[in-house]
Amino acid sequence: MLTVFNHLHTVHHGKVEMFRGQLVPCFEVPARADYVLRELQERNLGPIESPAEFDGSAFARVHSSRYLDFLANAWDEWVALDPANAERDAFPSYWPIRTFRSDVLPASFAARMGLFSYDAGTPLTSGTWRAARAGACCALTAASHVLKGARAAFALTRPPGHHAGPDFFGGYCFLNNAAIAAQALRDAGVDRVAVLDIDYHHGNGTQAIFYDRADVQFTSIHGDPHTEYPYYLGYADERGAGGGLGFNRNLPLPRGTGFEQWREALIEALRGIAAFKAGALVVSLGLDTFEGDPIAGFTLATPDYLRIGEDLARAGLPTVFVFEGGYAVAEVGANAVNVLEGFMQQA
Ligand code: OKP
Ligand code: ZN
Repeated sequence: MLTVFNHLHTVHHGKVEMFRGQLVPCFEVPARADYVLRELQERNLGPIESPAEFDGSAFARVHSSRYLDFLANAWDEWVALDPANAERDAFPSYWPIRTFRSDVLPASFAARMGLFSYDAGTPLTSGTWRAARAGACCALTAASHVLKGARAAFALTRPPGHHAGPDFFGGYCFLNNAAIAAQALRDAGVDRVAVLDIDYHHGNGTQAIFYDRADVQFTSIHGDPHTEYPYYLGYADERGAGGGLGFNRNLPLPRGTGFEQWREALIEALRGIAAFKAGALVVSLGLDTFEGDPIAGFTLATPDYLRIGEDLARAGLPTVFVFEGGYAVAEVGANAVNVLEGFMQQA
């Protein structure tokens, strides 16, 4: 399988994230992608290439222009507040919840930082915009290979993307790589695109982007948001809105779920994808369902990821894999590559 690797991913390296009242070292670290890259090379999974250059127009198909403008300038604005800020990551401290207005665009940087985010665990750094842009280009390049007839391609990038919505960042995500790829497939003429999110955390950003649409079906298997991040979305009764009703499917599972039960959800998800008659599949490939993950609660084991790849291949669809979460750094490479290898070995 061809991999499109984001060589610029390392320029996004947050120092700390807010967790239970403390700033703790980031879980979403550059080594994650490097472990996956090394495993791909060791197991000779296929060619590894750099992304093609795209202008921002494909990003603007899923993100609002005021959000993209904000991201593009956020670091400079942060440093302009105080030159000492160059040494620390930017965090939001105010949010326009519920009854607050969110149609206004305050001049204050701090106010806009909160307007465009939804948690305090996602540091924005000097390299965030550059890394995220190159990463979205990886997803677009992987999609273009699939459009040219490749059976599958893998966008290996960080920061991840599935929590980023039309106009918000959060959950370590800034640009929604999977959504950008799915929209690019649509724009190139694929009538129906399925997005399957198998990260431990609900893909609230992707859901938000496609919630009222019938041409992109979103399915997510994840930890029950009653107890798991992102808490406020990902429930089974979220089925889509308007013309998109019936094209959003959430399959939450309790913390502690093991592979056998998880796989039943996967088979159910694939049934729904088959019924949708998609022309292409985008997989948000999170590996934080792994038993050793430090911030998640399922108990999948390394060999299980081969089975997942085989099951995904049986959908018989041109497939774009997009790297999302997975924080057991030493194992994330074997787990990710197991999915891809299982996929390739399944005829
Ligand atoms: C991103 B992705 C740990 C608390 C969890 C947010 C988790 C984001 C996960 N400090 N914070 O879906 O893997
Ligand atoms: Zn996750």
